[in-house]
Amino acid sequence: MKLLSLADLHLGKTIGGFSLLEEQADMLKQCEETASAEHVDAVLLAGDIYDRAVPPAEATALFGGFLGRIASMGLPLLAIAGNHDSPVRLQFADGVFARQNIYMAGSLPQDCRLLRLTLTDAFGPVEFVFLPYFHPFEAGETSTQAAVAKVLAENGLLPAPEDGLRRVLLTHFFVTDGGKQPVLSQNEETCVVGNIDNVDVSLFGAFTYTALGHIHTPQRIGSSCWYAGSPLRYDFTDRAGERGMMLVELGAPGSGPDVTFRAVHPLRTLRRVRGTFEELISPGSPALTEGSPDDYLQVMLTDRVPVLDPMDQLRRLCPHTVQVIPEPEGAEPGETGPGEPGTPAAGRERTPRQFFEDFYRTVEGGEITEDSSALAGECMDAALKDGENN
Ligand SMILES: [Mn+2]
Repeated sequence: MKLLSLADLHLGKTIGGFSLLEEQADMLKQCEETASAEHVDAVLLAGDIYDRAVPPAEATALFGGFLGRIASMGLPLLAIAGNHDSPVRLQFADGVFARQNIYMAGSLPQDCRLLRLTLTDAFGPVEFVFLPYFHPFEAGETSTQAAVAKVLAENGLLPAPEDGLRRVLLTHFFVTDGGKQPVLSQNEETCVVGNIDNVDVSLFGAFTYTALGHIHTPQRIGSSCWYAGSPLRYDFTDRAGERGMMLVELGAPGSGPDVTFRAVHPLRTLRRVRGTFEELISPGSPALTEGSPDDYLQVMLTDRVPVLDPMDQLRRLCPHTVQVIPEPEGAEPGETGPGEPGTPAAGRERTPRQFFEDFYRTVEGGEITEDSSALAGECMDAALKDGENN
């Protein structure tokens, strides 16, 4: 059985006021072409279909078109909600969709019985299990690890049943391998505070293949779990390398999955360029030579003296310049913009309390008092300890 495994589409995503809809439409077209050329038997979407709980109307229309074309190819489409999706909106009219072989699981069912679907190939049945993103308290737990373990156990999937049945899991969490973290973008690193949200890969032993969503860098976790990653770069701090989808082939029961990465060729990509203003507007500019001038650019301006309205001038050359960050030569990276998202070294080795102080500064526009900061620190320590004890 051959599967096209996708995750983290983030349809409706904007970057610095630019809509990525055109790139996303082109990306979906490439996915459809791959599904057709490779004669896959089903398409999997492992969450974060939309970028927001209430996506722009154009994004829902884009997804609607994709669903229609996959359905008209006669392919089942299996999808779960990620943390960015609205469970209720994603699961809308699921009974009707199921008649078209489109299966959407938005939330953890109240009785904890996960949606399951069986598809069959020459080697027999393959059971697909849908485990959408959910909060641990929905399963009466305080940590994600305990919550996921409980749900899998209640569904007879932990410990792994020894019935020899091939199973595929779709899920959307931060999955670690014995304490080893996945490869993260800088921005993702800043979101990982205290490891209270991670799930260990050892919980997924019942599955021949696990389609993971959440982390945007494509990679394998453990022996049979894969993050397909986002099919386009969505953040300037994303790791270098291609983005795309996974082609998964399941063989006879007992054999592992054969997983290959297929790149998506983006219409425009996100790039970071660095230099003085003069360098950046010269014919040899990295903005022009390291990719298309039409790309989305984050510009690190290294001039020691301020440049008057660099954005306006850069956009005449590169119309999709998103952001200009002053980074004067000689200054420590990150020194120039406290709390600036994605500046180098931000988020490295910082305490939860420091993150909170930044958060406070952003929301309140001023410094937090020493007393309040200490109180926040105590609360976080208590919460982290509580998480560890469970
Ligand atoms: Mn995501």
